[in-house]
Amino acid sequence: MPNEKVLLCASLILLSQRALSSTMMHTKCRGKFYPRGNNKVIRFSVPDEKVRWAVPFPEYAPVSFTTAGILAGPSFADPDISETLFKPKWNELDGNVDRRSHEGTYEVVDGYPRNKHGRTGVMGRGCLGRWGPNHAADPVVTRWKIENESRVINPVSKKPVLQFVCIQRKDSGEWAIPGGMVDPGEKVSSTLRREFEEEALDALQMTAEERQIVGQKLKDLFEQGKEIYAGYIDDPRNTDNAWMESVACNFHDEDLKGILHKLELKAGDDAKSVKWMDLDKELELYASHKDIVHQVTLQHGAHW
Ligand code: RP5
Repeated sequence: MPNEKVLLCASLILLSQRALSSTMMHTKCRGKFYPRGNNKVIRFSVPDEKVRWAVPFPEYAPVSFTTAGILAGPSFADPDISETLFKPKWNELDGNVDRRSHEGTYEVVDGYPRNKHGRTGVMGRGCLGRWGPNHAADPVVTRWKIENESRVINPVSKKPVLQFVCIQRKDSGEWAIPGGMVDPGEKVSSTLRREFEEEALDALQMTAEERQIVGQKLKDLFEQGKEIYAGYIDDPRNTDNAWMESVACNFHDEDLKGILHKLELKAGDDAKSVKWMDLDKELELYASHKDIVHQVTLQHGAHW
């Protein structure tokens, strides 16, 4: 295929992902209970047709909730908006803290940033540290499923099966991409690699020497990442004033005998378990991670 056509296809895929992100109707952050509230924090029920702020909903009276842990003021969290010394630069890079959204400008109403994807039934920050966008990065590490040294073909779709490194979260027990928060001032490329090493390889328990050996092995793979998604995540922790956004990149090893077929996975940090998971539309994953891994299968022409 001529280069212009490849470029056109790539731009169309990227445009459709952005469109997907900005029109996404959030559902996982409209469950009955807000997480980490001991099932005592009940979200105000928001029907699909009342999610958008533009639709009048005069009876909307969400509870305000921010966990005690966040109110205690850990280093990764903002102060309360009522604190007079707190002067955030909304929609800007505010010192080391990135308050910009991947999805353009968000509104600030009565001093509070407003979730662009609409009502969630809870105000405040819940258990999220930042007002407005809380930035994460998600590494989707993939290989082909092999048996007898060849790729496994799904009998129904007739397409090869892709596998990705999937962790089980300690907080909710759900399976997820091994992503994590971008530290202030940290490059997303560093977060992607750090989170993968910490959660899927238990790098925090390695000696400096072991870490260096693993780092060397993964160097080539992590230098060839492809951005799959950048935008809002339908995370159960989202509120009307604080929400998750992420940049997801795919790191794929095409080699059927390559590094990803030799790597020893070991759950660490926020992960209680880790495994290679076959990609298939029946998968249930945390937040909107299923949409992200679906994009990866499309890019590789893999089974879904
Ligand atoms: C999700 O939460 C992101 O997509 C990312 O996977 C994760 C980051 O939060 P922690 O795992 O650090 O809690 O919204």
